[in-house]
Amino acid sequence: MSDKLKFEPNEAPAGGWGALNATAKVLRHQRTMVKGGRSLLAMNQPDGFDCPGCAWPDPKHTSSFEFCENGAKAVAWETTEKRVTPEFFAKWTVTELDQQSDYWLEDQGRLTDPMRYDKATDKYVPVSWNDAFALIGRELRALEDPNQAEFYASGRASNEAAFLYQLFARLYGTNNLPDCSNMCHEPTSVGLPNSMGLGKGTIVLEDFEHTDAIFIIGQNPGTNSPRMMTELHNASRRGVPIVVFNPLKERALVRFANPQDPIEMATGGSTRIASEFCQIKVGGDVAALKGIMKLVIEADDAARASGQPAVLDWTFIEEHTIGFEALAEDLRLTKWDEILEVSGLPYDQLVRVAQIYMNAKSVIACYGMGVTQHVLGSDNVQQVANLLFLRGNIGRKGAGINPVRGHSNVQGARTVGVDEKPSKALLDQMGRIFDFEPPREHGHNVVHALEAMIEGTCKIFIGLGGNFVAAVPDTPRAIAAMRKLRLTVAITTKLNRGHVVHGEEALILPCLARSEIDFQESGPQSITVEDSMSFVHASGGLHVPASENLKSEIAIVCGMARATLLNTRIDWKAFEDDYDLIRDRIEAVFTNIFKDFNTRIRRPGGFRLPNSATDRIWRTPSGKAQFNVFKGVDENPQVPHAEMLRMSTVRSHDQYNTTIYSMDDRYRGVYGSRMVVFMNKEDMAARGIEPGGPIELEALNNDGIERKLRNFTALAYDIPRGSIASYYPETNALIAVSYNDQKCQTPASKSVPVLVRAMAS
Ligand SMILES: Nc1nc2c(c(=O)[nH]1)N[C@H]1C(S)=C(S)[C@@H](COP(=O)(O)OP(=O)(O)OC[C@H]3O[C@@H](n4cnc5c(=O)[nH]c(N)nc54)[C@H](O)[C@@H]3O)O[C@H]1N2
Ligand SMILES: Nc1nc2c(c(=O)[nH]1)N[C@H]1C(S)=C(S)[C@@H](COP(=O)(O)OP(=O)(O)OC[C@H]3O[C@@H](n4cnc5c(=O)[nH]c(N)nc54)[C@H](O)[C@@H]3O)O[C@H]1N2
Ligand SMILES: [Mo]
Repeated sequence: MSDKLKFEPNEAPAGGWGALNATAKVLRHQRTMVKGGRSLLAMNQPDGFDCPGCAWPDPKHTSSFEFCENGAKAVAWETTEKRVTPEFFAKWTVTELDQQSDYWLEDQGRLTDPMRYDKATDKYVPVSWNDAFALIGRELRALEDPNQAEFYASGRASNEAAFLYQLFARLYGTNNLPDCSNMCHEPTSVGLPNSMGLGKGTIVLEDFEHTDAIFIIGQNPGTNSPRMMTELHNASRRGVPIVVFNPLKERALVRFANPQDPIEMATGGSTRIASEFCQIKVGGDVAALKGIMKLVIEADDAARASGQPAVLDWTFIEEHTIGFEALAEDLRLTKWDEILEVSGLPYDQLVRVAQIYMNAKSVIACYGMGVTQHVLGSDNVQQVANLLFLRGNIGRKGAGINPVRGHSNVQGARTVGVDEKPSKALLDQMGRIFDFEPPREHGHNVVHALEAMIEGTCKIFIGLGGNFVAAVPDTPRAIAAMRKLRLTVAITTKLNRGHVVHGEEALILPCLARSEIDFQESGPQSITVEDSMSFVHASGGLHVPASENLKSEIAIVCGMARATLLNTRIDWKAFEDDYDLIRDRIEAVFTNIFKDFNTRIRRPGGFRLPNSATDRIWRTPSGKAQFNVFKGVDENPQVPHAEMLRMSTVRSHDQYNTTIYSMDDRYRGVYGSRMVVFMNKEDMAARGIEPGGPIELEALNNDGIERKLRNFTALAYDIPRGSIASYYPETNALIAVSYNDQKCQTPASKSVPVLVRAMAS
């Protein structure tokens, strides 16, 4: 075991004083005690700013401060007093910066000035905003084909910035709008429309108060959407059964002490969360869901045969769905030995879970990356919908589907048009409102963009937020591909890998963060965001910006557009001066859903976008909700190798995607290093690996490219045999670009086939 690494599994509940202590520590580390503290009080309040941490909605009827450890970390890292100035860049060559860790890069603080890469000195040097925009305009205009440019977006950008960004890309002539949701909830956007005519969740926060059972599948709310714990804590207190499917016994899903609860805080008490913890094998969810549905259908057969009340909601099935017969037939034929083998769950447990499902009048099913990031991720998502349809658990109080989104505005960016596969209707409307002929050919998603870079057909990469090169699969190939580009542009707040891995020409364009005052010609501006439950609300910053030389994302997009589209009739300057004008245009394009946008956004709490499935309106070709049959029980192709293990790449408690807050993962008991692999003891023994011993990982792919990582440490952990877990992005090098969801190319980061070997220590 490396000197720095400590492994001390603990059984303590999540949350509680540990969470408060961790918050104080991060505020101190970022030297933002006062400002960070003040920010926390203004976060998610009607007149404050939206937490940049996650997309979980805010309770409507509280005005009190809702504590969230990881929201606090996100804000502390944004409001940090540390700065990355031109003097900083003068000290370091880019080659030297590239030697530093991801943690170190982001920890240097906020970017203060626009910078341009200078080949002669291998350093970033200051550049004026105008020169930076002019360079982008020149380079974009010089491309033979607009499809040689990629316009990437990460889900932090506001609706207004995202809307203008996609407009800019399409006016320029491409639909190449890869975005972070291509690596995240794309299987939701692709799978659910087929099931229910809408690619979003159907519940609102209040549904948790009326539900009778909650399923949490492949999601780690204690770390990734901590405010959801308030709902789970309250539900558990009400005696609501909570069923969890997760290969790892995540602490917060076992027991949680709510920092909001004075009694628990004073007495050191805590509340159990999962009433049934299904420690499933990686990639076993379809098998488990099919097993549960099989039991429910059999129970209905039996009940009806003996004259008992039906178990299924036949009124719902007959009135609202199609495809039930095919589903039932497939489930009847699905064999128990396969279900049990692939899920790794005992039969008795599946019987108990089916019972919980059948006893509950209303059920909410929440899911995250453990469901989406598989080769058949989109199909996996549809099985969650199937389960809910069986008893009419959609579009009624206390029931529904809840895909828990990642980035705080990833859902909104999609709603306002960041979509590489735009519908004809969207393009027609965009063309009509802005008087141009949009490109019709579908553009690149993240995997297609990466492939184009690797092949050399892509020349320019622009990133509106995010950290593409670190977030995508196949790290070494992604890095090499990025370096071949003609121009890379990073519109960001903090230094990251995407700045030190760059094209021949490179720009860093630093932008305002959400917690900062955005002052334009017409006065202070607010932006809008959409949360996981389709609520759109305004967000306005309160801090003095990190530097006088920052621009808002909107101003940057307008600057790039003006410098690129020389004949444009669009008044980009007017948009930049007054964001109300952008919202008017969003309303003009999306007439129905954003009606009276500027008026409604000024109401505290904003408004909810129409959600057809909540109203039991099914915008599918048949006009009905669709049961989708999943053939077999394998979410991932079989790999013919007896030694193969399925590796799931997950987040630690101290990271925000590629932003690493520290080397610790308190809830899993790992301190000081992230180069670890969680393994079952018996899998270790079978390979002659000592606990804490050094290991080598090798990906099993069929593209002939060797992908290996060495010097990781094996930790003996409570995880099913055959499954292992490691951290993202450290193990992204093992994921082939081509290893992804067949329907939407979301990298299958939760089911990577690998071999693990002991190394000589
Ligand atoms: N603090 C913090 N908050 C975040 C983020 C962050 O990095 N840090 N990221 C944001 C983003 S962009 C997103 S998308 C969300 C991500 O939030 P989550 O969806 O919670 O993401 P992960 O941590 O990747 O993994 C989720 C869980 O799936 C489990 N799992 C792994 N494989 C499987 C499987 O095959 N089946 C099942 N049932 N479970 C499995 C893992 O053990 C883990 O507990 O969080 C958002 N919020
Ligand atoms: N193996 C593996 N890979 C994964 C995943 C996984 O679970 N496993 N998860 C995938 C998922 S779900 C996602 S969403 C992607 C994440 O992919 P990205 O969204 O591309 O990555 P982030 O790490 O969230 O981006 C961090 C950077 O955003 C910039 N930033 C922060 N705030 C702002 C802001 O307000 N404005 C702007 N313009 N920039 C800002 C900062 O400079 C910071 O360095 O990664 C994916 N990759
Ligand atoms: Mo995400």
